[in-house]
Amino acid sequence: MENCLFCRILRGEIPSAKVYEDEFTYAFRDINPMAAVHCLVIPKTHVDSLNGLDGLTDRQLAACLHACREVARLEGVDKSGYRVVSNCGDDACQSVHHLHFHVLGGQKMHEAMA
Ligand code: DGP
Repeated sequence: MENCLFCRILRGEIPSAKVYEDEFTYAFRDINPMAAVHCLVIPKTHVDSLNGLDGLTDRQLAACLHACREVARLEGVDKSGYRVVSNCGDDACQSVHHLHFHVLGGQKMHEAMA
């Protein structure tokens, strides 16, 4: 998508701190971290949110969850614990309309974090 922020990050038009990448996904540090570890996992195929899952293959979707686990391992929080969040729509305060999964950890989580 031409003007999608995360598509622009994928194309390298906006710099990002890469944490992980594979055939289907890209992961990078959130610009406004809400926890000691806060990364975003995005599919390389643009869909707006979880509501757009029909635009992904099951393999692409599964890759997102595998990437979340890999990010947690690379960031050293897989054993201590982490949270995966995907905000969908206005009430969830989704601000970037490219499906993404927040991976949060490195500290005790508050109930409503991210
Ligand atoms: P959400 O509110 O769920 O749509 O989360 C969007 C996240 O994207 C938010 O935590 C901040 C992050 N973000 C926004 N713009 C940028 C950017 O240019 N670079 C990076 N690394 N993260 C961004």
